[in-house]
Amino acid sequence: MTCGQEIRRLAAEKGALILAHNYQPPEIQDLADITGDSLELARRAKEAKESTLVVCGVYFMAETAKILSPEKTVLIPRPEAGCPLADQLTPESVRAAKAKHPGAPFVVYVNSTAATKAECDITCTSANAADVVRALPEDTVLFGPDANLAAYVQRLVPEKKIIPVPHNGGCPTHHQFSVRDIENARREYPDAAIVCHPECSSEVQLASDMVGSTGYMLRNCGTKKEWVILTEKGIIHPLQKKYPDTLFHAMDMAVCPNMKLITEEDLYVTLRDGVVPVQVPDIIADRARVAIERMIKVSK
Ligand code: CIZ
Repeated sequence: MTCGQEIRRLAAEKGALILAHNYQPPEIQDLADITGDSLELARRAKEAKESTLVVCGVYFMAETAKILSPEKTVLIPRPEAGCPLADQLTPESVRAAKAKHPGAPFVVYVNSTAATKAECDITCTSANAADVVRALPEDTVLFGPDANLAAYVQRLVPEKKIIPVPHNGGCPTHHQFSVRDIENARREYPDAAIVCHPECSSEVQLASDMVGSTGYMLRNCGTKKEWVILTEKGIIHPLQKKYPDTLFHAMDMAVCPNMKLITEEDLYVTLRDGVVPVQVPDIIADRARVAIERMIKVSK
């Protein structure tokens, strides 16, 4: 049996559901029962009938699954797969921002730690950030940790005031893209349309033809025959599967090292040995769950 076949055999034997993020390596996505963005993975983790969930992604995604399904065993093959963006917003800085802007709700991007989510009013993903902000009754909203996503939401929801916390938070992978990259891509691929992720800088967003989450890209890249994709390269795999006759170009540097840690061997060992179980203390999970479930309720 190949390693992949062993993984599927063990998953069936142990009654485990494998969830993989759109940025995972292609071979991991192909072994998963469910692939998707954070919103999709959170929804499916909540609804899952299986007693064990294996989350192939970065740590906050496994924490989110555990918070939504505290009765289930949630495993992550490489718990050290962190998110540098998540580390840019601490519970203390959320409390300080709320003290400075009394009455303003804090919308926290799911790319944040459970402890930080516990201090916030509602979570969002890049797929639903504008809908979440629109659903709030308040006119002034604190938003973090991604300042580029905050600026994107501000453009879509101009009637509200969005205050980014911190003012310069961002994802190192998406920060690498520049307007120069777009100009070069337009020269190299004159027939291609350019779509970027809202974690890219505002300048890159404004220079692109479309802006959206990975879920948005998967829904909308059927409209043209050639694309330049400005987000983590892992998304090319599900795009190519969904649109086999379309040409997709990724940028060479678009690799999140944390998203690429999990190997087939790691997944095999995780299923065989039941490691590494994710734990979130109840005192944090109970408060973070309120913020995540509030998001799921307002998401279309
Ligand atoms: O929302 C997510 O899962 C992330 C991190 C990106 C995306 O657009 O899918």
